[in-house]
Amino acid sequence: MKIASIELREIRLPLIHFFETSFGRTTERRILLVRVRDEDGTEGWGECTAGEGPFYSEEWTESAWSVIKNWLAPMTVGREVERASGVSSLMRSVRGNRMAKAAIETACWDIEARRAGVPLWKLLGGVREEIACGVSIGIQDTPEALLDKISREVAAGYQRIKIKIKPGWDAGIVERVRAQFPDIGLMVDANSAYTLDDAPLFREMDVHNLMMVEQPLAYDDMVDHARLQERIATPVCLDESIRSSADARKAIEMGACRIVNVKLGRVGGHGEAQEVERVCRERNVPVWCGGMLESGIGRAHNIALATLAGFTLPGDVSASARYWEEEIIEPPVTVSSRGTINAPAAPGIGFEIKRQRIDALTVRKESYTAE
Ligand code: OSB
Ligand code: MG
Repeated sequence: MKIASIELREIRLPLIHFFETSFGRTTERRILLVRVRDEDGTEGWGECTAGEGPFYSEEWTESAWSVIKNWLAPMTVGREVERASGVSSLMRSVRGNRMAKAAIETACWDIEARRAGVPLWKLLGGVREEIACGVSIGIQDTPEALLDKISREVAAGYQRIKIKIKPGWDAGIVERVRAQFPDIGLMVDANSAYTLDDAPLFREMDVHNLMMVEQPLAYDDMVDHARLQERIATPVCLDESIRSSADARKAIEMGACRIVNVKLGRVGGHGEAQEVERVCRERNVPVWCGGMLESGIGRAHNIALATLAGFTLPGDVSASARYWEEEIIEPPVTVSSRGTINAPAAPGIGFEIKRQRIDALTVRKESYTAE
């Protein structure tokens, strides 16, 4: 395929309910969408999962826009690759900025799948037609509000509940949740809010039979995570710390985690995500697909990824209606009463793009075409 043009746009999408983590509260998403066109006019769509500020990682909406415009689009537009898996190497000289790269790379996978007339999940090597879903529930204003939300998600059928924790909203909250829901699959995500000095707090939480504790310590650390894992029974899962398959291998070898969260943006696209999955599967380390409050396009890519063999735990990919009044894809992503999402049968990401809806939400747009 030849990358004939890239269209970059920003849409604004208000969340139905604010989402709060240890690093802050989001009420409205600023999402970059990428549309890549090949020489035959086949289009593919990708989503940049950068946040509104440089808090989950260094990348944010503005940095991703700038890197795509100034560097990644000029490096890719007009270039020919045999497969979508070859797009990352065109962008190799740019360090980091993986979410910006993934927006382009994943769009090219959509093109390759559409050209081949197959659903993306099959092109990626997926092995299951439905994926297992959990939900990620942010920090709430009161414990009662959290318990109420959990009740509704459990009743909807989700297979596990993840709650965000931060200092002051942690062991006491987990204890209350467990008292009311003794049997649910439950886990916590700290988004790097603690240090190794907090090991006693995590030991205390061992009694609550959590499936895992996600990214308790620094975003760029593996050594202290290994020390913490030695001291607690609950499996550590790494999110922020794993930016590549090499990171996954090293983290597993040094005992920094027993479970890995895979996010397309954080690792730079489908090619690297496949490698992370392989590295973990070969070492019997379960993986699951994380979420970044994606619109339907990013969500569709996540669904495809989560069909790979190593994704044996329920992920954070859930129904569109939990996030948005109206989706930008058709149909919206829905979840069965068993807490599953069906992999689509249509070619590419397998959902229709609602162009008028996207146009109405667009606040800026630029196109890059080969001379
Ligand atoms: O750490 O997994 C995280 C959202 C934004 C940034 C980081 C994270 C999250 C989530 C939300 O947990 C998952 C989702 O519902 O998309
Ligand atoms: Mg996380």
